[in-house]
Amino acid sequence: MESIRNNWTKEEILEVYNKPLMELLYDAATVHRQYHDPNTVQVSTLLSIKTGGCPEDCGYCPQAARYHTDIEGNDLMSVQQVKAQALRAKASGSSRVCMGAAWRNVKDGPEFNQVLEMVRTINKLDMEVCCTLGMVTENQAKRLAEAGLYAYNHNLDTSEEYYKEVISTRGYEDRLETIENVRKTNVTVCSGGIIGMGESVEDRAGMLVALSTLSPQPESVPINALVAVEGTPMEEEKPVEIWEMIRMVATTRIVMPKTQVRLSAGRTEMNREGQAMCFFAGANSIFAGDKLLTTPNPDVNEDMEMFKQLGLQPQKAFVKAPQPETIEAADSQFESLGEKPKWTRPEHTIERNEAAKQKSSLAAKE
Ligand code: SAM
Ligand code: DTB
Ligand code: SF4
Repeated sequence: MESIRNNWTKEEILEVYNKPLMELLYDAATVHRQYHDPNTVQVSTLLSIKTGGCPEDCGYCPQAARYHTDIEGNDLMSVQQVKAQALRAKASGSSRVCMGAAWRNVKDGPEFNQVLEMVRTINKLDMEVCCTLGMVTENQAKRLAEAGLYAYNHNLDTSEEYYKEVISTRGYEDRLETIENVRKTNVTVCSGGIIGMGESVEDRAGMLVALSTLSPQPESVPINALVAVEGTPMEEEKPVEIWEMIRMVATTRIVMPKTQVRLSAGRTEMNREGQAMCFFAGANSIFAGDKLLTTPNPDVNEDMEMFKQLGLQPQKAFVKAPQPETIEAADSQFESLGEKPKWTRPEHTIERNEAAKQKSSLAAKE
């Protein structure tokens, strides 16, 4: 088995991405089989525990308050509600629950304590627990780890260069710092990105350089196809072609052989044949459940039918890393520091984001 390379260059990655498709598929499927069972696919259920009203200006995101999209916002869910949803997810074949909050960053206090309780509760159901809560400090990452968190999702989303065209309220280095904070614990890292935001193939390769040169590489990498939501700056972006998704998945598999590559947002636009090619090319995880965070996802029964047709088995929990221990709040070693994570704030504006914001505020006045 070849060792994992942490020195991929953009040129090398572009060469892989642009190979004749049959070569690319063959190479990716070969790497995939060296490290994974090709008939096993991990299934995660997303749960939006706090929806909408986010202060950030991510150009793709329907939850950014400034764009006034047509989503229903919600305050933080209760631990009981989350437990009920997790049990449903488990019964339908999911081994992981990924809880998303439309926060810029975690703030110490009662809401974070409630999230920690959610983590403890789901871990005790013997499911992998993932959170995606925005930026976290080292202390917050350690408290999540103590509660039994299995993975933390924090996407780089695109290349460092194109990031400046997508989000003005934080920088690429802020994202990397949160990932570093998570790495100081035994929580696994989930970090990936989105294609179809108007980025170039070079940007896609740039993102894969940033992810594959992390050492260790992320344990899971979600590849999202943009869901272009009305009201966001990216509402008019054209859907990505299935071939682009297949190439992106295959290239991700080749440069990050051990990673779980997740077919994420955008599956409602893909037919079974397209998804099957993605699994062949090395995707070995999906988000299941009829909703992602705010947008639709394929029906669970349809997914299970697809699994049956393709001979795929859902992956059991904790086969890639052991189940973390849960430490109760009363036995915690860490205090709540009342910290606010620092972030860099490039003093720049993004025309496309400003235009969408103005359009929304005009629509709100009408
Ligand atoms: N607020 C936290 C953050 O930004 O890290 C967590 C939630 S945020 C919605 C998680 C990820 O969802 C983003 O990093 C992005 O990759 C993905 N996402 C958001 N809106 C999307 C869209 N319209 N299409 C595809 N992916 C999207
Ligand atoms: C990820 O990479 N994709 C998920 C999860 N991590 C949090 C979110 C996709 C969101 C798609 C748009 C929405 O439903 O709001
Ligand atoms: Fe907020 Fe996350 Fe959406 Fe950005 S991606 S607007 S940080 S919820």
